[in-house]
Amino acid sequence: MSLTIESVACWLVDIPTIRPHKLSMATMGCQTLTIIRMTCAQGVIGWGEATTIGGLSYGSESPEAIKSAIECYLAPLLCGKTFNGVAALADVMNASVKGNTFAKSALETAFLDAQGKVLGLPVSDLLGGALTERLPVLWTLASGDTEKDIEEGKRLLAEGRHNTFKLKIGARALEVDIRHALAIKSALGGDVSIRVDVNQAWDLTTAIKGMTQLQDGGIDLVEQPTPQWDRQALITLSQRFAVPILADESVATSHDGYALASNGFSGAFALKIAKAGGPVQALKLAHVAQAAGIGLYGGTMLEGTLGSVASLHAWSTINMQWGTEMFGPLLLKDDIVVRPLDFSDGQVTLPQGPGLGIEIDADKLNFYARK
Ligand code: MUC
Ligand code: MG
Repeated sequence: MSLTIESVACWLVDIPTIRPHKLSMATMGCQTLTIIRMTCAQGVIGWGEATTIGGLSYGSESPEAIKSAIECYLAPLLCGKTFNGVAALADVMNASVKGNTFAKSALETAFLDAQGKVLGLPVSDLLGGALTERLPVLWTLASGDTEKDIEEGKRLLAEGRHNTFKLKIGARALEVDIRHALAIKSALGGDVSIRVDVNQAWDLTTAIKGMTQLQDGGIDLVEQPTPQWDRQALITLSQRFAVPILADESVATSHDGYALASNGFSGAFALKIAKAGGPVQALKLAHVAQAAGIGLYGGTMLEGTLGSVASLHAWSTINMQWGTEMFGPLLLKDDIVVRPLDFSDGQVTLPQGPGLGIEIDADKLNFYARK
């Protein structure tokens, strides 16, 4: 189904978080969603989101840079052109714009939303078809305080909202972080899966020390312990330890996945639509992983409902051995959609209906948009 892109509007939307969210490189008190609206000549509108974490402390595109890349470079390339699908859309964007995968992801998402609406199909159908309508979702304990994290974890277990937790470590000394992780593991109980995300904070020597203790303490998964550039460290750790490694910052595109897999990495890849340049691009990485026998995990950049749903449509079409972490909307005090997602029993429901299956609340968008 061909669509002619008429215009693209873009907003920076600032929404406070329910509590400080402490990662190794930044503490978030507010999340900035970059939201786009794509208007097509066929009378349909598509919505997309590109969201990063902590300004420029996590990735190389800031919210402001994403907006500027869309408004000054990508939208002018696309407006007035007709596309029969996202392959042609990606070709045009990639021919003239290097990198900027977050910005491209918002545009790919909006195009898929518009196409799905015109065809009367959910985005998951455009991506191969959903295997499931309920996807597992963990929660990240990252208040920065061990006792508060234990309290929060116990409350969420009692409410039945989540049964798996990820801990953010790496900001403090190794011994402090290990004590923190093992205290939470023992407080929440042996049946509860606990994973850690180090967000690149350790060198290889520290990682070997840390992983030995985390493995002995029953931690189930260690995410990105070493720097993004150090592929060899991830490969070495994955071969040396029984506790699996989840590659996140080191694996953005299918090319990164191929480089890791072909050099002996085992473990799992965190897929994120923003890292890859959109839902379709992220699935290319998934297919490399599947070919190499590497596990999959549905990752988040702590997007709001729009970006999380775009990811869920993609994740629903593949078997996610390690589940997902699409809890971003629950970390925000508010959102810009009419109907929130249904999170319960450690799972989230994929919205039904054409396109992404969500409705934007124009008043809220206007209220939270940066003026
Ligand atoms: C990351 O690195 O995985 C995902 C969950 C969370 O709390 O932070 C993000 C980023
Ligand atoms: Mg991570």
